[in-house]
This record gives sequence, C-alpha cells and structure tokens, in this order.
Amino acid sequence: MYLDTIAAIATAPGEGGVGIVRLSGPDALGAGLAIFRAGRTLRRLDSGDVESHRMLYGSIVDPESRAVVDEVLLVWMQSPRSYTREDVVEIHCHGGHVPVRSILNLCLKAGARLAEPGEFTLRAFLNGRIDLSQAEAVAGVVTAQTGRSLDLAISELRGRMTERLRPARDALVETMAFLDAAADFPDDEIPSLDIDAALERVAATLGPIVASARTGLLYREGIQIAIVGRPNVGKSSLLNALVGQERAIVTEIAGTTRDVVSETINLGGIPATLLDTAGITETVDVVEAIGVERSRHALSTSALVVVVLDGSEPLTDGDRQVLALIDERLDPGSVVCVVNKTDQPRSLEDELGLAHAVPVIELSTVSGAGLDQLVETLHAVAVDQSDSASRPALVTSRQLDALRRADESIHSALAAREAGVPLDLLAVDVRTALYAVGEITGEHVSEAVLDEIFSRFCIGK
Ligand SMILES: Nc1nc2c(ncn2[C@@H]2O[C@H](COP(=O)(O)OP(=O)(O)OP(=O)(O)O)[C@@H](O)[C@H]2O)c(=O)[nH]1
Ligand SMILES: [Mg+2]
Repeated sequence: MYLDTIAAIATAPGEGGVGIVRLSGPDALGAGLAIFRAGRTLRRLDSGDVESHRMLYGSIVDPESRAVVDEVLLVWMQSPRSYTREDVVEIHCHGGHVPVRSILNLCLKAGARLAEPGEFTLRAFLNGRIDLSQAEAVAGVVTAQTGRSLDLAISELRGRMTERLRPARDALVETMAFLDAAADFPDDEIPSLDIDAALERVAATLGPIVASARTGLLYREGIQIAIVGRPNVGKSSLLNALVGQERAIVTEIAGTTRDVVSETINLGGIPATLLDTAGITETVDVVEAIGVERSRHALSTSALVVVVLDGSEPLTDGDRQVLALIDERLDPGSVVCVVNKTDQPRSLEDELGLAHAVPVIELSTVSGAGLDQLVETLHAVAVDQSDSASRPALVTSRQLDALRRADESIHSALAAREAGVPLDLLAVDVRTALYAVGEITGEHVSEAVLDEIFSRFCIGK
C-alpha cells in the first residue's frame, strides 16, 4: 500500500449537475473530515462518527476563513471495499468549475497530493483489485466512441480476457515447470507430461483469442477509410451524405477539394474516420499537386479505400489512373467501388477492368439511394478484414501485440517438437509465450509499460 493520500477531480471538466472530488489513501478520511461540516448545524465530525459506505449530508468549509464553499454529500469507503482498495472519500458537490476546484484545493491543503493521470486505477491494479487487462478496460470505458465499444469495454472490465487466457496460462506454467525440472534434474524420475498435448491446448486457446482480438481492436480504435477518385465524381458529396451534414465543400468545378477533410462516423459500432481527398489528376497547379500527393498518401495509409466513379460518364483516363493505383497497392479485400450519380442515365461501362473482384455499389448522393447498402458493405468488409466471426474481444494494440507473440512462440514450439528439437531449446519458446501472456494480465510487466498505460488516463480516474 502507498503511504500518501491522493486527490483529484473525478468528474469531467465543465458544468454538470454534480462534481466529484475523490481522495484515496490512509489519510483520505482525515483530510475529508478536516474540511467537512455535517448537517445544517455544521457540526465537526470525528472518524469515529462516520460509517463506511454511507452518504453524509453537510458542507465544505474552508478551515482558515470559515467560509462555506459548497453544500455537499460525503461518502467514506473503508479499505479494502473501494475502487483502489485503500480508504476512499468522495465529495459530491455542485458541478461547475469553481466549487470542484475550491474543494480540491482545500483537500490539498489538508494534506493530500494531486493524483497523477490514472493513479486511482494504478493503485487498484497494484493493490490487486483488478488485473492489467481490466485496468486498460477502464480506459476503454472512459474513451469509448460508440455504444458497441462501451459494451465490449465493460465486459472486459469484468475480467473476461484474463478468464479466457487462463487455460493457456495454466498449460504454459505446467509445461515450463516440467521443462525446468527436466533440465535441472536430468537423471531423476520426474512425473512425465504430454508436452504436445499441453502445447496444443495453448494453441487452441490462443488462436480464437487472437482472431477475436483483431475484431475488438476494430471496435475500439476504429478504422480509417479513404474516399478517392478523379475530380468531380462526387467524393465530397459522398462524405457529406455519410456524415449527414455539409462537412466538405461541393461544387461542379473539378478540383474543389484541395486538402484532406476527415470526419468520424459510427459504422455499425465501429468508429470510422472518413477521409475525403482531392481528386487525383495530373496537374501543374502547385496547391492542387500537394493535394493530390496527400490523396495518394491517404490511399496508401488507410485500411479501407472507397473508389468513386461517375456513373453518368464513360470511364476516363483519370479513372483508369486511379484504378491502376488501387490495383497496384492494395489487397483486394480492402477496396469498395462506388458508382455514383445513378439518378442520371448511365454511361459508365459495366467492365471496369480491375484486376481483382471488388464489391461495386451503385448509389446517388443526391437521392440517397444505395447509401445504406454502402454502409453495410463497408461494415462487412471492415469486419471481414479482421477475419473473425467470433465475438470480438476488446484489446489495446499492446495486448494484441503480446497475444500475437504468444501465439507465434507456441507455433514455433510445436514446429520444434515436430522437428525433434531437444527439450532445453523448447524452453525458450515456452518461456516467451508465458511471458507474453503475463504481459496482458499484468503478471509480467515493466514499470515503463505501466507508466505508458496509466499516463493515457485522465487525472481523477
Ligand atoms: N446528379 C448527381 N450529381 C452529383 C451526385 N453526387 C455529386 N454530384 C455533383 O457532382 C459535382 C461534384 O461533386 P463533388 O462532391 O464536389 O465531387 P468531388 O469528387 O469531391 O470533386 P473534387 O473535390 O473536385 O475532386 C457537384 O456538382 C455535385 O453536385 C449525384 O449523386 N448525382
Ligand atoms: Mg471534393
């Protein structure tokens, strides 16, 4: 347990119905009571007067000036039955910048120290109340961008990932123990272990988790989708139609969009960042040329690309250039083709001459026909890309990285078994896998990684 007591504003900045100042540590109650006066008579309380997990009505009073700062509710949550497992005091005051700030200042004067970002959650982790994947899920709950992300974050908060990893972890620990014993006491009789079966068990547990983690990452961190095409095909109109407001400028002049315009939408629960780009064309205009360069960059860095064609005109050289770019640099699973302006008579050829089959959606940004189908297709392609039909597991990229390493090490161990590699060499892979699994649950994790994780939290969480 830590010896100092921390304090922070737990609610979001700005005005709200209530604001909460939170204290955690051995002196949380002492500091809280130093500035709290109970009831309408402003009676000073001793710690003996206070019951855990019970709301008290009263006021916060500045001990120096005796001025009443705000009318509040105070609750003490006695260790270990609290968020951090330490003594926690929460002061619920009127929401608004001034009361919460003043109360926080009084807490600091009463002996508490301002909390670092994520420090409450860090203490919950270090005191063993939650594991690391749960701590990261707290950040996921706080920063969830769609309702679906929030659902996933909450189930992760209940410790689903650690639970799912347990069979793999147990089998790895068992195998490691066996390998260590075999190395240390080569001549002794040690209980034998079916190593292959144990390794298979690990692989069978990790495989589906890695797959569902990829989908989870999609729901949590979202996907970037570039809208590309030659000038004037209706890229900006498409962005506006998908966003539902006039975000980008639309005119009948080719070359209207000069810079990348981005906007995030909720794509069936996936936070999707749409990039409207400048029409790709050969140009001598300096500004336009920079815009085209940015379009190419967006095209190459986005996970998904929507190529827009104008259905009311035959294919132009400009279209062919764009289609060639698509053909050369992206895997076919990441492209959706849009034939726009279906409210006009069709002049575009049926045969687009793409090297790979890609979904083609006909729509009109003017009438709105076909837009729903595009949204469905984009969602399906995005999920398909992460190649998992199972329920997504919410992970951070750090966790996904550790999962992948564990998975790779196990497959390398299985291959080594098949090749008849000696047992002591196998230990390297097994240890790597065990370590990687421990990085997710927080059993093996360096101080630097912890700092990195918790610094991403807001103060007060
Ligand atoms: N009839 C019809 N016109 C459309 C449709 N979508 C866009 N347009 C028109 O096509 C023209 C170009 O639209 P934009 O959205 O600016 O095209 P863009 O691809 O962003 O063009 P640049 O920014 O120049 O590359 C405008 O006059 C739009 O009104 C559609 O579905 N039907
Ligand atoms: Mg445009």
